[in-house]
Amino acid sequence: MKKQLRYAVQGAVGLLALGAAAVQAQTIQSVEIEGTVTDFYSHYYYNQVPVELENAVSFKFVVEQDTSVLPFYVYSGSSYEYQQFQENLYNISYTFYDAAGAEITAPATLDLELTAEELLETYVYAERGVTNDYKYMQWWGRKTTNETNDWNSLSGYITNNGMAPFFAEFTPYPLLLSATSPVNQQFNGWLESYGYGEEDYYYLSFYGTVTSILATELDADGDGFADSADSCPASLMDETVMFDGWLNSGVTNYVDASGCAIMDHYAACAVAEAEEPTSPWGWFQPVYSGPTYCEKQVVYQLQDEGVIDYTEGRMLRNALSLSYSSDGRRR
Ligand SMILES: [Ca+2]
Ligand SMILES: [Ca+2]
Repeated sequence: MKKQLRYAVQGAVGLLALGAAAVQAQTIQSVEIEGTVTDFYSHYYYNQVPVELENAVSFKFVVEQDTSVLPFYVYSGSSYEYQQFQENLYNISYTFYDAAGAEITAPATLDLELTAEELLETYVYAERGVTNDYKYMQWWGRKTTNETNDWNSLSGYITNNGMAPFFAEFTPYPLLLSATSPVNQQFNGWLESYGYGEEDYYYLSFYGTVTSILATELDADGDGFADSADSCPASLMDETVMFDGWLNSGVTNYVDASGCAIMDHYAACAVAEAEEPTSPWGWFQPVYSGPTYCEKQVVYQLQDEGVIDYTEGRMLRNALSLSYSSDGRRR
């Protein structure tokens, strides 16, 4: 419940920013690279590739990155351009599949997913040739689990030495082209997991051939509008418009062309009201217990925009009034 309230306020703040220049703090993109596994190696002479992964024939590497960050280091020379970013990865994971396409369960001590909460340090490296076609991009992240010198890192490295298009954009942030059948792209994955006192240490790498690259921007509230194109990136996504958390208007909680749901519009009114200066009369101010001007305007605005029809407008007005009435619980 508390979480939902926080989202409501975020959504409403996004809505209030409408009309002003859209400034997006973060643009989170998910990059999903799939391919076939050619060779697995263990870099510890005393430890082998875990038997489960010996059966891996394909892989999926997924990384979530903030593409709105500024580079940490840039080099632009006569033969190549290089960019380095840090602290902009939120999730790195590997999934491996056997010949039948079934997901392989890795040994418990081999960490194949590092989440936003766990990642302690991340880097992204990208380079493209100016006078040749050599290009690469690498994602790297590590976590520590406790104070006992644990080390868990995951890295993915994709290269293209051929002529196939690779980057959709290189600056300000390198964006890979999505492709279902990339040509001549190699992948090199690194998986490192060890913990003090653990018997199984892993320092593995594998080579693979890329079969698909899918880059999609995250849509946190799942309304079909990518975060950067969503004026309310944390919409209240109830199926029907609810007032005061309990009164169901029966009207579908439509999302408008800016990515804001009807409930976001009402939530924005609540935020606007809360931000109004306190009355000079203090507690003597008469308490008006009806819909606010802002709330009343929501229906007209939505009807003007064609989001709702007249009947739905009436249903919203009735439900809103009822939520304020003596039958309602709003106080
Ligand atoms: Ca969205
Ligand atoms: Ca939204």
